[in-house]
Amino acid sequence: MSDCLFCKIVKGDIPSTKVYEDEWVYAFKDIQPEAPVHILIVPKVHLDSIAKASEKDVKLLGHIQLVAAEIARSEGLEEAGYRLVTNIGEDGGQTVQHLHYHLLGGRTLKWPPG
Ligand code: IU
Repeated sequence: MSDCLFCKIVKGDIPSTKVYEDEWVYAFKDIQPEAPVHILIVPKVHLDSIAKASEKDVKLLGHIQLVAAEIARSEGLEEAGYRLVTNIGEDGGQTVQHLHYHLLGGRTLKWPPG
């Protein structure tokens, strides 16, 4: 999607602090971190949100979660724990319409979220 912010970040048209990249996903530091570690993991293909995913995306979605666990490990979060969350739609708090998972850690996170 040509006017999608995260598509532009994936392509390198908008700068970001890259944490991880492979054939399917790109991960970068959130510009407004809500925790000492706050990384966004996005698929390289455009998908509005998990609500728009289908059976054909199962492998990609599984891959994203494994990548998240790998990044968490490399950030030293595995022992203390962390959160992996994706916001969907307006009530879910989604502000960027390109599927992304927030990886948050480095402090004790509250539950339930606001
Ligand atoms: P949300 O789940 O759609 O609300 O998350 C969008 C995130 O994207 C949010 O945490 C922003 O701080 C973050 N972000 C970013 O990292 N870089 C940007 O240029 C913009 C938003 I706009």
